[in-house]
Amino acid sequence: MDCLFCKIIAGAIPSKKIYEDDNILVFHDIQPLAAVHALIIPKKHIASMNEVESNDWGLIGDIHRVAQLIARDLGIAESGYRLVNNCGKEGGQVVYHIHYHLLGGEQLEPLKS
Ligand code: IU
Repeated sequence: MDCLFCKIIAGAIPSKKIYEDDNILVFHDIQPLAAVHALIIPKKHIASMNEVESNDWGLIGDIHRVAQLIARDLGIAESGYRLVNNCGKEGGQVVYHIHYHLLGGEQLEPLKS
């Protein structure tokens, strides 16, 4: 198992867990880029957005459902937050297990100024 996030899912690498169900894990990013920085990942290994298959879209939708839930639980729903997927090299993806960054808890900069 080469995938870092698969190791986190398996418990082989520790993480600060926020939420878990049968299909999804949420944990605090190890190098937070905002006051709140959670990573939402499917337990199924999908390398990136490019590898999402037709039967995975329900799972991707569920990640959004969990993002909404976690934003509420972490108290950032009303103030606002950003949900980001980086895909591929030029998208800034470093870990090739699809994940969504949930960022908030402070005023975020525009994506491009
Ligand atoms: P990216 O979208 O692939 O660039 O994001 C990967 C994220 O995974 C990045 O924000 C890292 O700080 C984070 N991360 C982590 O939370 N735990 C780890 O052990 C490693 C990376 I390596």
